[in-house]
Amino acid sequence: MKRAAIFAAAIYLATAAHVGSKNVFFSGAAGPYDVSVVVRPPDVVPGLAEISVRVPDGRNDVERVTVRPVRWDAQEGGAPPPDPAVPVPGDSELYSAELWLMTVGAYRIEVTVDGTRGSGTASVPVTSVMRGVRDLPPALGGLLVVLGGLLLSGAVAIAGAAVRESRLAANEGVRNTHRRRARFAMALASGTLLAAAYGGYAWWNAVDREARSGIFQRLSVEGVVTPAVGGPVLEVRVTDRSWLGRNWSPLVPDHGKLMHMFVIGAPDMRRFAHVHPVPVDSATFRAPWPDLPAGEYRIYGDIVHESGFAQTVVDTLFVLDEALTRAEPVAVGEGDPDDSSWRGAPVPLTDSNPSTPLADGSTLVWMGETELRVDEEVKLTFAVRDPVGDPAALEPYMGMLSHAALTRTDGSVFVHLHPAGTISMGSLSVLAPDARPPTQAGAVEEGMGDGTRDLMVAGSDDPAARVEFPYAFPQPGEYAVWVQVKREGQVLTGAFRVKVEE
Ligand SMILES: [Cu+2]
Repeated sequence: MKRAAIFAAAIYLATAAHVGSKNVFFSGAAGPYDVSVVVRPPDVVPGLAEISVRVPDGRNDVERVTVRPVRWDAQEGGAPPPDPAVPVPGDSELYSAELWLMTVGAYRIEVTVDGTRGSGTASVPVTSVMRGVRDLPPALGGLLVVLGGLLLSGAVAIAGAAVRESRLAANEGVRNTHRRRARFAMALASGTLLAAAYGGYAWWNAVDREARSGIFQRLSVEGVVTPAVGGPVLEVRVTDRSWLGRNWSPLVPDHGKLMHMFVIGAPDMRRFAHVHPVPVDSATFRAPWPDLPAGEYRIYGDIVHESGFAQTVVDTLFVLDEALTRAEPVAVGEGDPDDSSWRGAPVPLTDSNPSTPLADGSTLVWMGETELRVDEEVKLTFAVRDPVGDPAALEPYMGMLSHAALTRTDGSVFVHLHPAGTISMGSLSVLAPDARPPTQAGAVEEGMGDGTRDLMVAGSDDPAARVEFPYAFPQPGEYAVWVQVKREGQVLTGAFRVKVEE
């Protein structure tokens, strides 16, 4: 039991993009079909990834669903043929499949739906990493040692018997010379076999070491807030030696930024910012410190490598008063125009009608489930109402209708969500450059027409502007969820406190 707990802890610590949340949730379109896809990557590579594909309203016209893993560097024809996803009995919209991920690195999972409406493909980026090494159960180890001992002593006994008795003529007795020779042969056999066993032991350890060294370790960074001319500055330095070596490919922008950094006030969850540090040299990123007080902060920086591999770098900051007061306030217009910050108290879902006011007088309403369970797929749904109570018109914020960040209050889980799911848009643009942005899920890169139409829930009792994020909480406990939307050029943030039951 304890062993299992340790193993699980190791897995939570070593998850690539996002922190402590390895499953990939995608909501988008495969040609004419809406699909939502969940990829559960294996902990050990090579390993089997479990994939489930839901095609809502596809009951009558879907003929076939296939999935295929394509490695980031696969040449034309280099990927395996697609595997069929089989319908799940009892749920006519759900298909499931298992795929081998053979190596670590960035993959895209191609999900193809064929049916009477034609055929279409969605690409879901997945980062394949080693999250741990399975330990040998002690009982099995003990059994193998006993069996191995029996085998070796048997081999020694055979060698001895062969030398002692195999060349005796009929009726000839065993003499002392035979016994001496036999003892010598047995000693020789023991030495040889023990040397071979030691060789096996060394080989086993070498393989084990190699496997353990392949366990993913996120890039280590160090954040610091310092006073500077023009205002305090958040500096993020990559301290990982592998950064300057050849282990990582360069970064590519996601939503036009090389790093999306979330700054979360710990442990109170009452301070939050979304900033975009820019590189100032090969290992340092810098952004103006947002309008937040001194205190303890956790920082989470999402980055995407040229290979499509996405990861989140993590550090804890202690911001001192001196760092903030010694400098002048940041001049308006400095830093990235998409930077935003928030202070307040996350609203608990135990409120009868959980909602929170936004800075411009509009309201963010929690529309989805309020009773949340571990590993249960949910759509975190929010409505935005203008000050009068009507559905508010939203503008795209960095290409998406909304961004959400959620964290377990102890910091063991952090996820950056979009209506399209947990996937990194940067990875998607690298791995599937031709893929259409998932319009149904709220990306508005194709112009406001599509996006705003999808926002309205026509004919519903509650025609509020809504945003939805597919997700499943990986651990029980307390979480904070921040939702960001944009109205009339202003980024608005609202927050909820969520309890997830076992
Ligand atoms: Cu974002």
